Amino acid sequence: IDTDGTALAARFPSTFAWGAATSSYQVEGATGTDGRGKSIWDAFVNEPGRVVDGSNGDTAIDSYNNIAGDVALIKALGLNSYRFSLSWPRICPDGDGTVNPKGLAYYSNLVDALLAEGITPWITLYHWDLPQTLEDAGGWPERATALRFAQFAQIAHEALGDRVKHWITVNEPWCSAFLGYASGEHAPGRRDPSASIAAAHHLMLAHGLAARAIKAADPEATVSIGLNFYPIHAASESPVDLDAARRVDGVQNRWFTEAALRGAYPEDIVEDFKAITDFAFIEDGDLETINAPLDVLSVNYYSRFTVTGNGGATSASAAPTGAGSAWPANEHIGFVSAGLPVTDMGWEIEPAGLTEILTRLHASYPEVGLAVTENGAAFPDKLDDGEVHDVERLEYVQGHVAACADAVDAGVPLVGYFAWSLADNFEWAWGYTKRFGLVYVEFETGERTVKDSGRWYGDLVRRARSNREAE
Ligand code: PNW
Repeated sequence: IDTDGTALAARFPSTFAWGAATSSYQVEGATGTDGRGKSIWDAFVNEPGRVVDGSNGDTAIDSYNNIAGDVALIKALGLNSYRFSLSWPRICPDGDGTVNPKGLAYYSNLVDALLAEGITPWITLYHWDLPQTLEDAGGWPERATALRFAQFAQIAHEALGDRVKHWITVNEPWCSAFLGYASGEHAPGRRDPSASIAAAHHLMLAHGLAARAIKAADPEATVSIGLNFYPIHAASESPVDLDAARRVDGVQNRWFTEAALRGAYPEDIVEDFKAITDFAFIEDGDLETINAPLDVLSVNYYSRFTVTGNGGATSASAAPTGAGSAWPANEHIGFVSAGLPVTDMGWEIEPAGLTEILTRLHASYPEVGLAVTENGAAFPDKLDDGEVHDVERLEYVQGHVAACADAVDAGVPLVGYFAWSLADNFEWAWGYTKRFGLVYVEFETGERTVKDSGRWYGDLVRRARSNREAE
């Protein structure tokens, strides 16, 4: 193995975006500062039993008060890109058109600080922090939420679009819809399978409306949607396992790509979902709206799933706090081990699955560019004399960057790779018990220490970027 990454770095195009990713609620803290409104996560974390360690994002890793420190860290790692998300209620405290200028100023300052160091910002508009006022009015199962999102997208783009050219509308609508409204392990913690399908539709409608608004305002903008993909393998060749694989692949992967890129939900899954919904929430023209021109498909990849039809598992990676099924109309499916090594989340490590998903997406949707916008692993790190020797994460990143190179070799138009995450942070229902960072954070003090994985990744990126300068 080429541990210094010289040969690996040379396999990527010169324009490649090398980055790391975060999201607002997971890193910002300052939830009561400068006029920020409340989001569904602020409410959810206060309900007993929702977060394993009883923690919340009130302080998180205090990125709201630490623009200079975070940007210095990204620069020290040598990255040329940074993906972060906007807190909707920080910008629109009530979820309507009333703007909080201080909220916008924070993101404007962050963008300026990044650009001053030559770091390209990639903005995610929605990474799960819905304004609580909109949840009070019904949340994502209501069509009005999608219309409010389009308004927010316009406000954000108007303020930042002169400097920001990369826009991801919605991050992982599968999680927001099915972990938020079916299994209840994420905010708002509802357990209503039929409503979760309406939620998924309105998240896609929100995407379509925002994508069109941004493109109309700036034809040069790169517009994207972030989806979490898993290659799905059947546990056996039995008809019931093969059917489970079709269903999981359909709900997890095809449901969203077919809507966004082909303007139609996959027929077989529509049939399955008819058991619990009449789809009355779909209006004429919605699928056309959702099928907005897309420049890049953002791929979040962590693991591969092996599924059975004799299951009953709640979700492949269920939080211990969630009890409902994240698989509406598919409660009979289950997830089994393929015998691979796992991360601290229990997620199986399979770098070849990333090459598999990238080549498949390119074969199905050859017209769209691809970016890996999240990839990473949780491990129980320890500070050891001021260093963190996270060899398992280092190997995880190495293996998955190599899997990206394999996809590039196979002709996949891959434009970037973003590690999840820049730094340890608030891992949703797992609180602060799972560390995904390239940078270690002492949560009590906020002190940051670059891990060995971060050092390795930074070296790789520096090599890739110097290859580019040598060209
Ligand atoms: C993604 N699941 O979340 C998110 O985009 C990040 O905010 C998060 O920190 C990261 O992956 C690591 O978890 C997911 O249960 C959460 O299948 C849960 C699932 C998938 C993705």
